[in-house]
Amino acid sequence: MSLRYLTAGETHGPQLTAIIEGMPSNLDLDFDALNFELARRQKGYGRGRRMQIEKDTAQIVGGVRHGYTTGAPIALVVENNDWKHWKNIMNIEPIEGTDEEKRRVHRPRPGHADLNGGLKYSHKDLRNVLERSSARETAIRVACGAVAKQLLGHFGIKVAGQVIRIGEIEAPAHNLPIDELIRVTEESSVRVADPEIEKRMEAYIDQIKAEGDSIGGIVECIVEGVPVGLGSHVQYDRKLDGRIAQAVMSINAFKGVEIGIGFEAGRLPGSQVHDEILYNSELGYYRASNRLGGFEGGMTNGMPVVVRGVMKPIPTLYKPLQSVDIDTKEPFTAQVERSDACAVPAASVVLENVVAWEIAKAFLEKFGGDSIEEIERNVQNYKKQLESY
Ligand code: EPS
Repeated sequence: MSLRYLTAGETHGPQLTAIIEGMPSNLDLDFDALNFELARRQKGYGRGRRMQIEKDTAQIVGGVRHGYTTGAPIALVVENNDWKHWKNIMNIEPIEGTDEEKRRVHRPRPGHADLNGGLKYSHKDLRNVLERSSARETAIRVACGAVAKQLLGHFGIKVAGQVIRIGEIEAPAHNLPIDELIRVTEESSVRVADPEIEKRMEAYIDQIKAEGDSIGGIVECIVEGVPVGLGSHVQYDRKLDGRIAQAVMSINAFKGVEIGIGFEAGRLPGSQVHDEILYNSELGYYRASNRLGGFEGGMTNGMPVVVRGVMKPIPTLYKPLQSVDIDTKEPFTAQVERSDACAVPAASVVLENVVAWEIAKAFLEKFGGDSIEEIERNVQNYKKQLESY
């Protein structure tokens, strides 16, 4: 059975919930590392007031005993502190009261799921759509990804993330060793390696916020230590780069994904795109460069996996755009909800955990076993196969 998870929960409901199925037994779970991942997602310059209310921690309510996974489904809960302010509005039972008390939403925000969801699910209260489509759901996806990251970490696979662009401000590439990249981006309010760029990005976000606007950007994830041969060329839905692309596009507000140099590959001649193959007895086969971001033929090639995603600006604007009231059909400026001016640094953490999940899933498909011990044996055997090739 392949690794999978489902999530449930609304942004202003009591909690977010996930069930992970297919994690092997005997993985030593570090609870602090799991919660650290959730805290990382909450940080970042440009976040709004909601993040001051929340202090995300994951409660594990199934599948773990005495610090180790048992092989049973892992059940995770992240509570919403903000729920206490929304108990009546989000009550699962019918409530007495006016529409105002229920905070009915009838003015859809351009760029959000509001109108499409209202039409599709036949809701006249668009809150029924926005509550679930909110990027709050990324908190529980990060919790799942954090478990996957720990599985990868057990096998020496490291995951890093960084912000590459916020609006007009681009962060130049630094090519730092992965541990250094993890350290310096962790210290940055906007998850960049360069303090000068950090200051410029902060000032830029301040300006955008003062204008009542929002801004998006580009984030990058790098995964090192991934063995050659995860994914497969033989079937469309086994191509791991394709699966990563789907997963990245499913992150709220993401509008594009690139592997390696991505869209640049359409501009350059082949000699400047493909990575030449080299060999030495210590490393085995490797590539002279990594423009293809660790993938050829839907399979990992042993080079670092490099994935970029672009996040559009958050649609909830203090300077609302033109929309149509679903009650009156009259033009109206869209309903203003509290929001973040920029959530790109947080999106970088989400990207890391979403990519980690897909790689962990492919890793278990390749080395599948019910326990960590069984997987370790399978990995060792594969290493021997590669060495003798
Ligand atoms: C979001 C709107 C804001 C964000 C939220 C995503 O929430 P609220 O409506 O409560 O102000 O803060 O992000 C989170 C809660 C989070 O944990 O990242 C939206 O509409 O997508």
